Amino acid sequence: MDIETVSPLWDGELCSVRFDRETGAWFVIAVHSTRLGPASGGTRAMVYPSVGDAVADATRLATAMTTKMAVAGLPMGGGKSVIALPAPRAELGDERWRRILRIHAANLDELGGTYTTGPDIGTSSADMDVLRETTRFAFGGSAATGGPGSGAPATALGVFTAVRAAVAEAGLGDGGVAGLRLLVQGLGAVGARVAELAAEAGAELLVADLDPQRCAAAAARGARVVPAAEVTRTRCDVLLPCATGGLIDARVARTLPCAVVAGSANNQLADSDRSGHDAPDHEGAALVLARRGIIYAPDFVANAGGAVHIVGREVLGWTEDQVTRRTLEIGATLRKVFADARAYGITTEQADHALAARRLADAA
Ligand code: NAD
Ligand code: PPY
Repeated sequence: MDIETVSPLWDGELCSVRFDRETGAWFVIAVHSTRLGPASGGTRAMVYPSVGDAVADATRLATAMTTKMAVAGLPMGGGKSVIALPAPRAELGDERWRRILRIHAANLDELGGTYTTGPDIGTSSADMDVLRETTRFAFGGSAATGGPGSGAPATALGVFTAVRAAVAEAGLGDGGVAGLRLLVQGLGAVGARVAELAAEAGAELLVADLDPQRCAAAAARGARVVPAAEVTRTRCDVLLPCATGGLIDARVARTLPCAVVAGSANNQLADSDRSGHDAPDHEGAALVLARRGIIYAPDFVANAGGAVHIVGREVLGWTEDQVTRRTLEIGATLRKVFADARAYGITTEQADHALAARRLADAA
């Protein structure tokens, strides 16, 4: 994607782009909105097809963070960082990676707290520890250094809570998942934990990951492995996208063989108009899912547990128990979103946006 195509369509406050010749890495920080407070959101480090794609990802994800913070009732704005790596992390070597983190820390300092970050795909609590050696603006450091750790366990709890609420909305039971077939796509920090919670609750578990070792570990605990390319064609009650975003576009939505979609991945719907990057006048995936009676738990709501953990522990001084209580409230928020969608004949994503817009307007 060309950078010229992305930026004029974005309504965010700031997007900084920096290149480091020595490591070959591009650094993007997108601040979508600071209306509710300083912007916050994780740092994603991975290989992108082009710098334009990295900017598109950062701006789209930052926009989603604004909605997420607003709907979760957190006093923070939306932002996200993307580090476009010249090669996969495993091939970079520790010295190059350390230099990349040093530069990212300097970029965070440059923004002076307008934006704070934490772990996301490709970065860990240990990486936050390195950032914290030179900046105050990195959250989610490891317990060994006195930090609260990554938000992945809280995200998983929130996603599982969302699954239960969505299953009840779909009329598949009273909110329990026992006997239901759940397909988890992505067995990373979040997906693996959600899979555990689902198995403990008696679900029939299907899993898919590009990493055969992660699949083998889940299979050893009784899950059935599905080829990664087959997740949107495999019959299940609940599909849980817990890998990267963009799994479901309108075409995929037309044939998706499930009753519920509820997972952790950010921006699960590929062609949604919420990013401002796509034409808002075509029938997007959210509408196709709604027309087919498939219950979609908007990702901004379902995956907010990580933000609740990071912001709660680092900014608001909450205990673990308070974080857990707030994360479990994701169930009630989703029930309201479902009820609004039903009452007004709109998609669950539109209902969620309306909720965020009301909170942002109240703050203005
Ligand atoms: P992770 O990097 O630990 O795990 C991602 C997993 O997905 C990996 O095992 C990877 O091999 C797998 N994967 C990638 N592409 C795949 C594909 N096409 N098919 C099957 N598997 C694939 O990431 P994570 O922290 O578990 O986060 C997962 C998703 O949830 C991401 O989209 C992230 O942005 C989102 N999220 C995470 C948090 C958090 O607290 N970690 C919070 C909110 C949202
Ligand atoms: C996300 O939910 O996608 C996040 O990035 C969570 C988060 C929130 C605030 C700081 C770091 C990570």
